[in-house]
Amino acid sequence: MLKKNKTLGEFIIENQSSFQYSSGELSKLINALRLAAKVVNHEVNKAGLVDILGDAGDTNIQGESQQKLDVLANEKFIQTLKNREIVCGIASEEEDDFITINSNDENHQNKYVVLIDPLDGSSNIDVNVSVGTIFSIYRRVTPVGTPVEMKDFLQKGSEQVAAGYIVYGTSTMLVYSTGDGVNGFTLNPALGTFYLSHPNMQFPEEGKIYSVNEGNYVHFLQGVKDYIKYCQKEEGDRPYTSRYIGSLVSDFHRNMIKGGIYMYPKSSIAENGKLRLLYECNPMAYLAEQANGIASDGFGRILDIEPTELHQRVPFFCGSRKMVEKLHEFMAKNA
Ligand code: AHM
Ligand code: MG
Repeated sequence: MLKKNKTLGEFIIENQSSFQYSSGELSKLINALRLAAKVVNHEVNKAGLVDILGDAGDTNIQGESQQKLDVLANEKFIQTLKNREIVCGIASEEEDDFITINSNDENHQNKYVVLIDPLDGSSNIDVNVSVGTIFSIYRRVTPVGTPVEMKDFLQKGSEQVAAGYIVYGTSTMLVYSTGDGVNGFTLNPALGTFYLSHPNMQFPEEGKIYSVNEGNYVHFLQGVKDYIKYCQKEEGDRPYTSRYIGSLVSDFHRNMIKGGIYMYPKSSIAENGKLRLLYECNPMAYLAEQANGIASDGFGRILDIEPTELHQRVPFFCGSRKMVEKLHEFMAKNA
């Protein structure tokens, strides 16, 4: 049983030896993400002052132009990873192409690539609702010492060596896994330190919350419609509660703690749904499985999907085991 009073820094050092490949490189990488998270947290917390300090596109008092927060978050994460020379490549939801990092030590000696959604749910910023950062880490498949290639990024989710998210909510939390369970750390803003607050996080086997944008209901497949009707039916422990923030990280986080299912199905207006396989679904699916949950595209495991392009979208269903299994029954019946 993990003790709760340790800092993220201490936790990373203590757990380094349990990583699959423990050269210290992955620890340094997670440390770099921790640092960038604190910087972005500071910026996100100031978002409400935008009317006073200026909106995106305006020029601030020092003559610098204000940036949109998602662009800023993207820059902060990329800059931190570049400066620390800790990865060989980065792919971001905010960038069309992947970025090759030229490490100074003996040309490209680093073996990890990071895929990141720097600020997910950013449409929520204007209204003071939680947003998040999602990250995913793989070992490169091309030889160390050569520039990264597309195939280093287009790996199946099951190949991830670590994944996590930061939720900028009522408290800021960093939640991640390196393949040995999921642990959550809460930022003490006064000290700028993350503390282990949620050791060994697990989805409850069964849940009572369903999270979906029901405004799209008419466009969903019959299997999804039937499952939603099942959630709403008065029978046994149902009807379930509907909760949808519209911020994947927050919806996932709540469901992991309380028990629930998150759904972003495909529809007649969005052929593959909305969420991106590499930046959103794979890392969340990895965390879900590490936390005893399930993540699927409605029929099969998300982590088994062979990616074909960086910005590929997939339908996404994720959460408490029994709820996702029930959804699968409805999907199979209508397939
Ligand atoms: P984004 O990457 O453009 O921020 O979009 C992803 C977000 C998720 O966080 C959220 O679950 C979903 O979009 C909400 O979409 P919708 O408004 O269509 O329900
Ligand atoms: Mg996103």
